[in-house]
Amino acid sequence: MRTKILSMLRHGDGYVSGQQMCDTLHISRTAVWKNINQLKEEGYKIEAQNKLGYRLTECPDTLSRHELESRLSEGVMGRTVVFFDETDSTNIAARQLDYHQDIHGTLVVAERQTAGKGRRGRGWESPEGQGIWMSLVLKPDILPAKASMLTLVMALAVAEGIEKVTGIQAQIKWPNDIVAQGKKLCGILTEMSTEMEYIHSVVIGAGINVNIKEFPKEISATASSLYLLTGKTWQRAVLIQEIMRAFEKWYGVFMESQDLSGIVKEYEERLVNRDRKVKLIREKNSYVGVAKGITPVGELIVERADGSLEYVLSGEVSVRGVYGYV
Ligand code: BT5
Repeated sequence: MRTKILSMLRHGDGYVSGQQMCDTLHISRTAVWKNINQLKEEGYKIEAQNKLGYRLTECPDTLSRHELESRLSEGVMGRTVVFFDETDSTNIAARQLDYHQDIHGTLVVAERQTAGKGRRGRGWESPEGQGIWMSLVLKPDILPAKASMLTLVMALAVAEGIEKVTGIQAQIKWPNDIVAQGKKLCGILTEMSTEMEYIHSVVIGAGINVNIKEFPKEISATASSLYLLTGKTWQRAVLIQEIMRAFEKWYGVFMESQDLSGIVKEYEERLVNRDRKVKLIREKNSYVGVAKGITPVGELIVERADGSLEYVLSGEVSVRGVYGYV
C-alpha cells in the first residue's frame, strides 16, 4: 500500500487529497493516515494541508521495495523489485529466482553485499548504504551468444543515468566499466543460465559507487564515487530510476536489430579509450594498439602499429591505458 500511496504522491500535481487516495485505493481515511505516518517515520517529508491533502516535499536516501517500485511502475524494467538489507551477491540472488515465472524486468537490489562478485572470480566492494548494488533479470528471446552485448547496453544506460542526475561526464571503459576522471565508478557483471540454444535468464549486475567516502587502500588509486567527484551525496533511488529509464530505451533499440548497431554511436561517444593507445593483455602476450571504436556485435576495434585492424572480444583480453588504468 505504501508503494501505491508514494506513487500517487509522486505523480500527483501538487497536493493529493485524502479522499482521492481513499477512492483510488479503496481504503479508509485511517488507513491512509497510518501509511502516511509510516512513510514519515522512514524519513519522507510529507506536508499535510487542511482541505488540500498531502504533498511529498522530500525523500530520504533510502532504498526499499516501495521506494523503488513507486518510481519504476511505468516501465517494464524494475516494475518488480526484490529487496535485501543484506545478501551475498545480488547476481546470485537473481539467479535463484524461478525462471519459469514472469521475472523479465525484475530488479534485485541490496543495501549491502557480503560477497559481491567481480568478473573472473574477483570481488566487488559493496559497503552498506553507500552504493547501488543491483541486478536486472531479463528473459530475452535471443541466442545465448548475443547476451554478452547486453553488458554494453547496460554500460550506456548507467553512464547516461549518472550524467543526467549528477552532470558528471560519465565515460565507458570497454566493455564494462563506467569511469570519470580516470577512475572507476561502476562495474558490470553479466551472467546467464541457458539450455542449448535457449536462454532461461540473463542477469546483469551493476555496482555503482554513489556516496562512498573512502575506499580500501588496494583500490583507492583506481576507484572513485559520485560523492568523491562532486562533494555531494546523491539519492540512489533517483539514479536507479534514470538508469532503468535509459536501459528500457536502449534495450528496445537493441532488441529491434538484436545487435548494437543502434547504439554504437552513443557508446563510442563515451568510449574513454577512443583514439588513444591501449595495452591489450592476453594470457600469453600483450601488445599496444589504438582503440578505434566498437563493432555492432560489441567487439573493440584496435588498430595495430602496422595499420591492420583487430576485433577484440570481451573476455579474451584485459584492456589498460598505456599510462595506467584507462
Ligand atoms: C566488475 O568486475 O567490474 C563487475 C562488478 C559487478 C558488481 C555488481 S554489484 C551488483 C552485482 N552483484 C554482484 O555480486 N556483482 C554485481 P571486474 O572488472 O572484475 O572488477 C573487479 C575489480 O575492481 C576488483 O578486483 C577490484 O580491483 C576492483 N573493485 C572492487 N570493488 C570495487 C568498487 N566498489 N569500485 C571500484 N573498483 C572496485
